[in-house]
Amino acid sequence: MKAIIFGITGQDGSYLAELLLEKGYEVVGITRRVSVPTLNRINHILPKIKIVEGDITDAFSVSNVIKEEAPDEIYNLAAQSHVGTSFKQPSLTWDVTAGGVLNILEAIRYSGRKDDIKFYQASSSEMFGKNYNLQEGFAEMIKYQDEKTPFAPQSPYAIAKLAAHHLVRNYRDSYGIFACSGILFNHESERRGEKFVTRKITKWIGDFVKWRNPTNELGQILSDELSDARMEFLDNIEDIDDENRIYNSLMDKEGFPKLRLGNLDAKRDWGHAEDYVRGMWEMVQHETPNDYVVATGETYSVREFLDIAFKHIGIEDWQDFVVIDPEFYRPAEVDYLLGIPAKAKRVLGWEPQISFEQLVERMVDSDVEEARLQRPDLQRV
Ligand code: NAP
Ligand code: G4F
Repeated sequence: MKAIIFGITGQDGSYLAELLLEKGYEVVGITRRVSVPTLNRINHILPKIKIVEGDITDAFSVSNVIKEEAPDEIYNLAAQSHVGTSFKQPSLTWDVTAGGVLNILEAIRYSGRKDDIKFYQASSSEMFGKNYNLQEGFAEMIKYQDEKTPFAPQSPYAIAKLAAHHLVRNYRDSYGIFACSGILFNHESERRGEKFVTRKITKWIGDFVKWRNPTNELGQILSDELSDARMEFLDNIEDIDDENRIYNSLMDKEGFPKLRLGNLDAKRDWGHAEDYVRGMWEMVQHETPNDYVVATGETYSVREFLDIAFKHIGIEDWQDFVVIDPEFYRPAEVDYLLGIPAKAKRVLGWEPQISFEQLVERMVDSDVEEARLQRPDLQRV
C-alpha cells in the first residue's frame, strides 16, 4: 500500500507517517519549500519515507504528484491550522485550508484512478462554533457536539474548514470518490505547535523549570543554592514589573517573563494526537466513506489544563506566573467543545486510550526534558 500525506511535517503528519510505516505502507510526504528546516518532527523516519516538494495551493504540483505516485490513500492534513492567525491572515487561510482541498479533490477526479484512491480530509470541531446539543445528565444538562450538530463557524479558519468539509461530501456524492472527513476535536502532544495554548503552557513550564534549576552544558542540575536564590526571587515576584523587559537568554537574567495568555475560560475536548491518527486510518479502511467525530467525550478549561500542568512541577498557585494579555483574545471565540465519538466507536471500534491528565503530564515532562538538554533562547510570545 502507498499513501501520500499532505502536511507530513505537522504534528499529526508525523504521527500518521509513523503509524503507516508500522503497518508496512510506502509513505510519500509533501513538503513546501521554506527558508528554514521544517523536518524536525520527522527527522527520525526520513530514511524510510519519500519527500516530494509541493504546495497544496499549487494545483499543478498537487495533480502531478498524485499522477506520478499513484497512491492508494491520500491524507490531507495540510492547513493554516491556527485559529488566531486566521483572523490576521484570512485570505491565506482560505487559499490553503479550503482551496488546497479543492485542488486535491480535482486532482483525484482527473487522475484516471479516481475509483482506486481513498481520501481523508482533516475537518475540525471548530466548524461547530458556538453550537451544541443538550442531553439530560445525572445532575445537569450536558452540552455536546456530534455528527448531527449544525455547524456555525466562528473564524476564517473554521469557515474554510467547513467549505472543505462540504466539498468532500459533494465530491463523494457527485463523483463517487471514496472521500471521508474526520471531525477531530482538539488533539495535542509533545509535538504540538508552540503557538497552540497547551504547548505554549508546557513550553513555558519547561523553560521556567530550567531557569529555576539551572543546568550545566551537559544538562546536569547545578547547585541548589542558585535555585534557592531564584525561588526567593519568585517569592517576591509580585513586586517585579516585567512589562518592558526583553529576555534573550534564560541563564543571565535575574527574572523570568510571565506566561501571557488570553481566554482561560474556554473549554476544549483535548485528546492525544497518537490516538487520533489511528482514527484517521480506521476511517479510510472502512468499506464505505463517511464522516466521523473523533473526541474523548470530556471537556476541560484552559484553567484546568494550567492546574494539572503546574501541579506537575509542584506549583499550586499558577496565578502568580500568568498574565492575561488581550493580544491573545480572539475577535470571536468558541467557548465550549465536547465531542461524543459514539459513531466512531460503534462503526470503527475507535476509542481514545490516553487520558487528559496523562496528556498534560506527558507534555510537561517532554518540555522539561527538552529545555534541560538545550539552551533555548527565550523570546516574548
Ligand atoms: P500543524 O501541526 O499546523 O500542521 C499543518 C501542516 O500543514 C504542516 O505540515 C504544514 O507545513 C502544512 N502546510 C501548511 N500550509 C501548506 C501548504 N500551502 N502546502 C502544503 N502544506 C502546507 O497541524 P496539526 O495539528 O498537525 O493538524 C493537522 C490537520 O488537522 C490540520 O489540517 C488541522 O487544521 C486539522 N485539525 C487539527 C486539530 C488539532 O487539534 N490538532 C483538530 C482538528 C483539525 P509546514 O511544516 O511547512 O508549515
Ligand atoms: O490552542 P488553541 O489555539 O486551539 P483552538 O483554537 O481550539 O484550535 C485548535 O483546535 C481546533 C479543533 O477544535 C483545530 F481545528 C485547530 O486547527 C487547532 O488545532 O486555543 C484553544 C483555546 C481557545 O479558546 C483560545 O482562545 O485556548 C484559548 N487561549 C487562551 N490563551 C489561547 C491562549 N490560545 C492560544 N493559541 N494562545 C493563547 O495564549
